[in-house]
Amino acid sequence: MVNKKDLLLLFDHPTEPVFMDKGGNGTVFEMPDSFLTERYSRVSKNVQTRVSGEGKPKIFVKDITIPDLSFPESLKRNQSFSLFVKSHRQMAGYLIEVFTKLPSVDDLLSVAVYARDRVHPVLFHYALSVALLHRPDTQGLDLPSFWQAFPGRFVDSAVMQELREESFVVQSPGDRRPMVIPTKYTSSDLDPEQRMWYFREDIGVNLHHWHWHLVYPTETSPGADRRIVEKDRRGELFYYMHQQLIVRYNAERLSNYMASVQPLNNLDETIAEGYFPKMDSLVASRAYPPRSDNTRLSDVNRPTERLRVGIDEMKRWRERIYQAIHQRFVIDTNNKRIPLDEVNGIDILGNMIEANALSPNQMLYGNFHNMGHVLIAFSHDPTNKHLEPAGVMGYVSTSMRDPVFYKWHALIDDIFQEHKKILPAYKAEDLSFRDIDVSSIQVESRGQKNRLTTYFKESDLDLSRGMDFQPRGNVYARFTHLQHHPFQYNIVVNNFSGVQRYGYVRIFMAPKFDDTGLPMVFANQRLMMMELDKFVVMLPPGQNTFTRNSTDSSVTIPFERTFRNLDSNRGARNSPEEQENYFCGCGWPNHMLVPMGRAEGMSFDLFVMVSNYENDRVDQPRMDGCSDAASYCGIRDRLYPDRKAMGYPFDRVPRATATTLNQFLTSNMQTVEITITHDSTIDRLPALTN
Ligand code: CUO
Repeated sequence: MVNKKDLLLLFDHPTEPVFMDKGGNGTVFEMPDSFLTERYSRVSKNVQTRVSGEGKPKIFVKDITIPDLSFPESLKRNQSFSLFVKSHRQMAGYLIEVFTKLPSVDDLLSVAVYARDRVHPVLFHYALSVALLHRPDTQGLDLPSFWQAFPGRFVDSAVMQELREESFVVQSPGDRRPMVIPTKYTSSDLDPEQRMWYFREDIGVNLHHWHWHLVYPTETSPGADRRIVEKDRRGELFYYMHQQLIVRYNAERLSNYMASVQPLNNLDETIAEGYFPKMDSLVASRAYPPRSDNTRLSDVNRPTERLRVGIDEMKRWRERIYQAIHQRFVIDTNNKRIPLDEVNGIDILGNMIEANALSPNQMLYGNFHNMGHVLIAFSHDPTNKHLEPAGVMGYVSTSMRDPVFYKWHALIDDIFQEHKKILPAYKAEDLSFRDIDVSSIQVESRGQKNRLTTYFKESDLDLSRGMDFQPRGNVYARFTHLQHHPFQYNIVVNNFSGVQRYGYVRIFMAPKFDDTGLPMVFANQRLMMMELDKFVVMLPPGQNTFTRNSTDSSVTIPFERTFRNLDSNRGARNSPEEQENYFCGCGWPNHMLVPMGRAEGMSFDLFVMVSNYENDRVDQPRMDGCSDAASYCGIRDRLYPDRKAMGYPFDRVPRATATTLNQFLTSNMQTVEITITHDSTIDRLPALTN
């Protein structure tokens, strides 16, 4: 029997042949000759002797009958794989089904080894990751992060070249220098959008987005286990997680004296913002195509990807979606009306607009969001005349790098907000918690009250597992990212009821002033509320004081977990505690929890609400280790741990009498003004001197 951990070696060096050494210690798979591809069948044994040899670990791969893989194999390995392309999603769905239905881990290893050199490397990585996340016998595995396998999707191609040189020339890994990823390298100061480099091009931000889509696949093959797609409130989470991305992006824009992002409403207009990624796709060995300023979208017709979408079609779908929202129902494929009610409406719309396999009627409502990515991703070569692959908007691991991502998702969010606008406002009694008063809140960081500080910091990443066809051994890229000093919330809650209660503490924050410098109108400010944390507290009668650390946020995962084998602390690798931490990779990166703020300080309203946990709780078996970033990611294989609508209490238009945040407050809520100051000193790692 193989150890399920052996499966993880298949993620190493994804474009090298499967018989090459894995795991950095010369481990090789011993497989039946029939599993080898024709190209290397004659030489594989000699190569294995060279790269592994006597005494090195070997993993025996059982000879079994391999299921038909011709469908996923039909995507050539040197093309690009995109989750926004339906035929690619279907191939992934097919392969996921093959992987999940195999009766044992041994069989899974055999089929995965066989498939690895035959299907597209990114398709393989995605399908095997989804299968390992869902098979009961592969739970608890520490899946490697996507950047480890495909660093070229996160790192400047010039740095990738330097890393290749370093690993080839400097034999001893201990002597290798980290290569520095420059900041602001994708455009000059002439481009105002460049100011957002640290958000759009942050490795952790892009990893979060990749991981979210990995946890929430859009497709399975017909007749397959629907549970892979059919997760609790999945459509609503699509809306909410992406809404929060826009909210956070806008707070960063405001920090940089920029107006909020404008939705891409007019599909006939040119897109002012170009984007030149300066990255090579490792798999296709081609550069990611850029998009010039003022590019106009055109109908896409690319037979190789079985892609055909017209701008007229997009407009028709959008009209029908708006019509459904205003009529308050959608029509399913049996011509039956499904109401868009207060509880399920947003979830149905999320599935329908994304669009995923749960959409009630793809014929009528189309494939709006995915096809928006496609139209933009292929705007440089809509008919494949130049044989160019998709731009960064075509991949969940890179789309957040492009300014147009936010314009597209702002448009998507506007559609969801149209539905939310129609729902009745929460009445004061829907919001209050009788006999519970939040009497004071305060934030503390390094002895300072209600003042937070951000700065830039350098960190190192070991990219060796994804450096294919290179000498082995660690090789580091050094990157710069936003960071803040950790802080804590101090919250005082009075319970006048005389009995013990449980409260759900909900913490949000939004800028106090808008882009013109005027106090934010509450109707707009509620749409700028970013969730910072949510947790349960026990409230004995009387006064209760709570402290909560920013590092425990229900939105984020720790820096170390975002990057897995991040090696800034090179000695402590693979300790048991660290391994436990690596369990699950979905979650907003903690280093991006709060926006940058401004050098002179920027004012935010911090909001705390304590709602009645008895009304909000969801009863279910104990949560596993993947539960601590539940706000944006849910909990693996469990119900979303809050009965309220996502974004509550700011997800609906406020009641008529609440025209300011203060008027909105009931006694179980409180706000405080906090200031975020950006310190321009960069926290650098010591320079290495060889
Ligand atoms: Cu995550 Cu459009 O869904 O990028």
